[in-house]
Amino acid sequence: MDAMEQALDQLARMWAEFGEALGEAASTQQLEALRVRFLGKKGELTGILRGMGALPADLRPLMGARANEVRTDMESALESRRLDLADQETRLRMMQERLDVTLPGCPTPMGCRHPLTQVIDEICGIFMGMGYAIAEGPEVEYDRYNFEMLNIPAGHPSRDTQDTFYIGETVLLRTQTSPVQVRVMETTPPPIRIVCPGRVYRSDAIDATHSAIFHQIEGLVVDEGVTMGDLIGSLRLFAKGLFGAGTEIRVRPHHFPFTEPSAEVDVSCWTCGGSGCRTCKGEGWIEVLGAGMVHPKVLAGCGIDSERYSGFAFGIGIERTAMARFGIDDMRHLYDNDMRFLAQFR
Ligand code: 2NL
Repeated sequence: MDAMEQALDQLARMWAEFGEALGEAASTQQLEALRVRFLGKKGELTGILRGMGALPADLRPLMGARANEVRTDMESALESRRLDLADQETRLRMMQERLDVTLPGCPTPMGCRHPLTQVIDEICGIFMGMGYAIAEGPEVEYDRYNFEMLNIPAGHPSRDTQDTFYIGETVLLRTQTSPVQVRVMETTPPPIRIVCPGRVYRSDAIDATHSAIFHQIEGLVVDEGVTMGDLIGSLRLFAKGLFGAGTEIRVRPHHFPFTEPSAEVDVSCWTCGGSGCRTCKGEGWIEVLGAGMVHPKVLAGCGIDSERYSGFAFGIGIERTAMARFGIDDMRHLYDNDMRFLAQFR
């Protein structure tokens, strides 16, 4: 066999091998490996072309033309097989990654605000609608702000260590949110219209209707010419907003050291409308807040001219309101964080 025959034979063997390997290639990745093996820089065809140097010069163009034909054939065979395989691979992936967009989704479990927070937000919302601003202050207070400036003198029973948590001689956990209002009166000239929601503390034995930590919203209005009529009208609007448009209020005389005159305020029962039922324990009325005209001594103590200005104030117990509103029979439910209870307020 002369050199030319030998070279052509080598080319033919390589072509046959290529054909076999092409048939076996099962992925575009294997196909690429095949291309490198035969047509790459160090591939088999390149090897053969390199070997051409051994041929007589007049035979080289013929051999070169043959080799180029083989290259073109290989390239087009590879390309057509690549298209087939790529098509197969796409179809396989589509099958594997198929998803049914008509299946129902996974619902995100929705939480809700704590019933106490719901009541606080609702009450604040009603007063904000009447032009009140929200004011907040420290839960750790001076006895001066919590008692003294509210006309609760030394020796008053509510100042007793039996009833109030003391942190030091003169520092305590606030027993009401009034000290926030005192701080506002001290620093802000009238007109003042604020509500003060927050946590308060009293050294109470815990039972179904008492907790040592509870919540309050107090309100304060100070301006020229503010009267008891303004107080009653404002509380009437508030009661209708919180308990329903048909609600009426009843004002009974009472005593607080920081207001004069003072009153307790009942709302007509939102369950029976006043005829008597389980919600109001047959009374027809439910006590929800205390109120009164700010004592002139309290105004003066905060640097407000009590001859020129007058004001009213009120305090609402959040726990009691929430319990009455939602029909909760034990205050401790509000602090237990039992999901069976809390999930009922969604
Ligand atoms: C109640 C009674 C009340 C006030 C709170 C108050 C605040 C200042 C001046 C005067 Cl700075 N008064 N607050 C007035 C009357 C009643 O709360 O039974 N709360 C649950």
